[in-house]
Amino acid sequence: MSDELWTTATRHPFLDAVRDGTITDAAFDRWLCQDAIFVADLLTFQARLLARAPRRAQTTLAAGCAALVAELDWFNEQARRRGLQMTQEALPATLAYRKLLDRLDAEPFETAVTALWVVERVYLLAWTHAASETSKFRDFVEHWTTPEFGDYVDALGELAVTHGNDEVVREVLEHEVAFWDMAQR
Ligand code: MP5
Repeated sequence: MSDELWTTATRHPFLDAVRDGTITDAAFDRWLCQDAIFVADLLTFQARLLARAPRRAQTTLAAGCAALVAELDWFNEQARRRGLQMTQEALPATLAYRKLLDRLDAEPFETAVTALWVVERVYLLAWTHAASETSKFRDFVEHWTTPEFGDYVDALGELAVTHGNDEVVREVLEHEVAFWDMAQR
């Protein structure tokens, strides 16, 4: 299906620049602040999804919600280390992504969880691509490339139904590309 879009979303120039150490602090910090806003939005989306999840999906989604709460603490710690104030307004790409998450509430559970799988799989592949021996962003690479995170993505993959949900997969991938674009602008 959208192989090319998967590649664009997971091998974006932002990630090349993180890997090569050529990313500017301004671009990285813009991404960091916007991603913290996105993760807060993702938590509220995922909590709503958990509320209507079938029994078999509850363990994975509940663990994911708890992981997102811990991740928000982790973002605050990263921001503190980098001397950032996390008071930025959401930029247009972040707001547009929030709109998609809100819209998914009206979609069948299978469609919404498929979207969530894409959201998470992109980060696994993207940060794997951004890994390098000498990266000063090792904390970030490690965060999204742990075996536990890979297991979580696989568990979401078990719940995802790609057949018939091509459109939502494409939409999520487009939002991911726009998110990296926003950071590098
Ligand atoms: C994720 C993220 C991964 N943090 N930001 C974007 C724009 N897409 C996907 O989600 P998580 O919950 O941080 O693993």
